[in-house]
Amino acid sequence: MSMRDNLDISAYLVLGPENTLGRPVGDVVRQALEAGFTCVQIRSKVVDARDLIECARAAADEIARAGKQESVALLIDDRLDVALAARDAGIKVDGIHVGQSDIPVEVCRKYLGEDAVVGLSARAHEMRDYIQTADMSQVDYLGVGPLHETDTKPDCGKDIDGSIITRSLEELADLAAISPKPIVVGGGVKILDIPALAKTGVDGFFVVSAVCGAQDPHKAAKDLVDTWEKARN
Ligand code: TZP
Ligand code: MG
Repeated sequence: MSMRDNLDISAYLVLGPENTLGRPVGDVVRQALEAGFTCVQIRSKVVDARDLIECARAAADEIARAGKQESVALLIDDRLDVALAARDAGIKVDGIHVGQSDIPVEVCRKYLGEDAVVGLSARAHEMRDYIQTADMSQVDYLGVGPLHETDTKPDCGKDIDGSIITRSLEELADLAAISPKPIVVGGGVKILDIPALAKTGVDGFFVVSAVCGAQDPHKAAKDLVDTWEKARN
């Protein structure tokens, strides 16, 4: 079975070396996996391709060590070149996450193959139109945000006038109801957001700082996962 069929975006960690307070990316990934995180994305806007490949290797090693190669997807943000180079180096990279100004989904699919996971963030204010009009057959899930303004990605949700548009819970419930693909929501997500977010019907949450910036990433990750699961059941 391919990772596309197994995809679980319910507790989704996004990270790069700039997010971990100096701790190795692999260490934070291990703690998140132990806590029950279900998906990992390597994302960095500051390090070069070689370092991104090494981050992917560290994350893949931890996923393998946890015995979760068939259940936890490892994705790369934005960089199709890095995803391909990592695979070429024997690293199990399951797919990619792109935005609407990045490499087109069809091109990612062409180079990564039919079994690859391809995630897409649509520009926030266009998401509803996008869901209703675009051909989403090549996309496996949608990233939506921000729930709150966030220093991790300061331009997320920025409108033409420079103001930040955040997503309301009502809007998220609406998107969850109309979307043919699973939706993961992030941007400033903290533990206190989780119960209400889970009730909107979206499929998961993604976080950078709530885990990577925590004193104790394992505890922070476990609290997030437990709270999500409790709110869902
Ligand atoms: N995409 C939309 S917001 C964001 C990304 C990668 C950053 C989320 O980081 P944080 O620290 O969880 O707010
Ligand atoms: Mg991008």
